[in-house]
Amino acid sequence: MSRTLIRGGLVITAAEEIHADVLIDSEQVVALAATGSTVAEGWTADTVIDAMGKYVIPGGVDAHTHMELPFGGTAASDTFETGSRAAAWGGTTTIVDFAVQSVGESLRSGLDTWHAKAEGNCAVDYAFHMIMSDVTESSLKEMDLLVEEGVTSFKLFMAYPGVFYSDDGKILRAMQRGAANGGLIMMHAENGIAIDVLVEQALAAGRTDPRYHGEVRRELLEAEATHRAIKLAEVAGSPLYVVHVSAASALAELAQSRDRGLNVFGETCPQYLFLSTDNLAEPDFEGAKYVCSTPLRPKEHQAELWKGLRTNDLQVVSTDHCPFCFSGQKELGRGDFSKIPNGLPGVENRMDLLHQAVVDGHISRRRWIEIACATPARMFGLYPRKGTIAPGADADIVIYDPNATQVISTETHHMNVDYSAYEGKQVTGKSETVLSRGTVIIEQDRYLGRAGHGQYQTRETCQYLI
Ligand code: DUC
Ligand code: ZN
Ligand code: ZN
Repeated sequence: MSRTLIRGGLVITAAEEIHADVLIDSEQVVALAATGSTVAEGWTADTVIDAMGKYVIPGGVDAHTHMELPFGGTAASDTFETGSRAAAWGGTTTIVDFAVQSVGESLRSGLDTWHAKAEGNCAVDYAFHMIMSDVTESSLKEMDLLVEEGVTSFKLFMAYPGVFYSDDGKILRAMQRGAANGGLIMMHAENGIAIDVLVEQALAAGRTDPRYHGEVRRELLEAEATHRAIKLAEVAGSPLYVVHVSAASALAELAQSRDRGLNVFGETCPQYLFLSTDNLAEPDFEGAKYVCSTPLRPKEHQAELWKGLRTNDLQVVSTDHCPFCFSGQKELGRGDFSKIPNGLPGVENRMDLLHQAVVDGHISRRRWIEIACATPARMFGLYPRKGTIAPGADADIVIYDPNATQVISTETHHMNVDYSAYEGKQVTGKSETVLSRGTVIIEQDRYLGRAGHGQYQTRETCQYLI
């Protein structure tokens, strides 16, 4: 059993910031003590990491990724191997990906397929949510079994009719089941039936460019669906987690329901905080790089999302990492925006972009750790194993250099995708050393990890309810 000691850094968790040494035995943190204290001075270890002048933070928890997701006749370009390795480079040591139940399939069969994709391939630890595309008597019963075995959250779609879509009755049934078995319902809240009408009308009128993807997926239709999802959850007596919130008016629905004391939670993503419809409108089909759903919104929404993150009306920032190469994948939608596969890369960039938000004064350092590590871990039943640095927690730790500068670029990123959504953006801060369960997997710009180091994580039910 080897011992590792991280000396002299500023340990930042959601709760506090302290100059402390961190002692790791094998895969777990065993103790913290103030730097220079007699306790810390007495510690010995096989490996000592000097973190003087650096932050010592919990590894990031990205609760929304789609490695290898089949979508629109193609598949997300990151495999579990390439995507989880890119996550490690970016200081994220746990991903929660989405297993998919296709229509006509059991939850079990969908989950087995995703286990087979991930097992033995991940650089960092991973867990699964379950996408329910077919709410039936038997899949409702299966929810109970999945919750018992540690798949404790279920994503439903009010969008994508004919693929993932569930109607209100199906949604209500799944919520009722979740209320009874502890499963958390995650909602893609956009009125897909109405959006499909607008898509058809836009294409018929010759409006085929990527920017129309943003125009037909109207803000009102995100707000309406968010409102409806909240009411259905209230009727069912279940908590609700709304994924990838991009519209200020949808956020207002969440805020109102939270003011009423409901267990309603919201997630946003870096693309909604840093990008806008200006990107979708880039000429020469470049806008296709920014096609995702919910869509990017006009710049004015960003300030509202930042405010929501500060006031805890939004609790989590995940990536919705779902990369498609520009060449050969995004290009499927030349001449028809509705054929552009939906999704953006970002699993490698999230921790740095959010640190930039600290530098820019949008959020505090502790809030950075809270929204990127601690709360996603608590929301999805991984805390305190993940999301914090404390005795007994897994030693998923990042030595973060807050003064390093880097330019985000496809030239240097490790995601398996031929463009960066943040190309040329300079950010301050960089993961220097990354430990996953006590093993150094990134050190000074070298990858030391391996496919298969990452282990599947079973999860408790939501630990964030009020
Ligand atoms: N949104 C995306 O952008 N991609 C995949 C699925 C989704 O809901
Ligand atoms: Zn979605
Ligand atoms: Zn998603």
